[in-house]
Amino acid sequence: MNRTFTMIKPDATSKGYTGAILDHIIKAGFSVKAMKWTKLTVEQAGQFYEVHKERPFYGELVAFMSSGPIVAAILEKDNAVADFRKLIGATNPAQAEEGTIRKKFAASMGENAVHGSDSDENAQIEGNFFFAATERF
Ligand code: 3AN
Repeated sequence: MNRTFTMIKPDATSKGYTGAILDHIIKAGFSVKAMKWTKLTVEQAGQFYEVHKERPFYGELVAFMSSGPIVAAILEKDNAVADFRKLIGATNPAQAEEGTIRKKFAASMGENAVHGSDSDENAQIEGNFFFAATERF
């Protein structure tokens, strides 16, 4: 079994999609190992997305990700990182395949409903950013 990390982003939580997205994730075979409803400060969002610091959309991304509540979660499944990336679809929802979470729930490249880790190493780092050892089971 492998683990990945996800966030349901502020666009999706504010539109009331949280339950539907979680249902989609669980029906695809992922089990929840940690979960919280929280809101990032500008500083925390900046730190989380530090790898994108030099990208032109960094300021917009940090402002958006700290604009409202999110759901953060650690998920477990065989091949979790790759399978979850497949489940969420392309970064740009216009290019996301039919049946993917972003195709169904995302509005744009910036406001794209969900985050999914891009490697096992980043899944570990991102999970540690949100959860203490006593919050994962
Ligand atoms: P993904 O989330 O699919 O791994 P990344 O890692 O390229 O995509 O980008 C991280 C986040 O940055 C995306 N989820 C999206 O919210 C935002 N982002 C990426 N590209 C753009 C862009 N061209 N304009 C605005 N926001 C973007």
